[in-house]
Amino acid sequence: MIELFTANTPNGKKISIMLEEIGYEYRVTKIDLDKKEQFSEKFKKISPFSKIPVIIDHKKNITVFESGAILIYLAEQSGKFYDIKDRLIINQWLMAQMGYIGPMLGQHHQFHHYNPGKSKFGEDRYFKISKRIYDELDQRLSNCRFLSGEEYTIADIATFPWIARHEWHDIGLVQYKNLTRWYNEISKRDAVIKGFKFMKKDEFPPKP
Ligand SMILES: N[C@@H](CCC(=O)N[C@@H](CS)C(=O)NCC(=O)O)C(=O)O
Repeated sequence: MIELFTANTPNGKKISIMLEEIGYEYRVTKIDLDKKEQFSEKFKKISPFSKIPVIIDHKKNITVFESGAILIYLAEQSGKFYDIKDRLIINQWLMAQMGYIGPMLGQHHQFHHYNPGKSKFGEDRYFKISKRIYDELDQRLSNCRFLSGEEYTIADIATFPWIARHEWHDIGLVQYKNLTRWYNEISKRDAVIKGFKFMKKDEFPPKP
């Protein structure tokens, strides 16, 4: 049994989607970020940076923090979505999500969605970077079906919940034909639908 410590955010959804995709039994322990539960001494013991998501694999007594590391762990355990022959390319797209796509879109959420009007510089900077990310992903997806090639992998699972915030981005996902095609295809997967609404029964990936 896997215990998933999480909240209803893109980083949280990566792991619920993955757990649904590999069909593992799991239970969710909610960490209420508004109530600052991430800073409790108990949670800090398993999450040194006080961030969700974290998993405990109770069968093996293993704890993993950082969503990219969790995806790799679950992929290695299950033998799914991380084919050994494609690992170099999957790692690159996964690391790009972890180090660039997620953090930059996250800043865009902060300036554009949560705090508009507070910093023109911040709003302009992250809006421009986010558009650039849409362009770059669209370009990549003009050459292949999924981010790391023809197979759906943990790189797609990591990136999808961030693009699923497209309404907050105000960029106009539909204008990016290849990214929209990728987004629509992943949105239809049963495991993605289940993993997406793991905390809110009526929550679906928003249409482009
Ligand atoms: N690089 C981390 C980022 C995780 C992260 O930023 N989690 C946010 C929610 S999406 C969080 O826990 N924020 C609480 C805080 O920083 O206090 C990962 O991918 O796991």
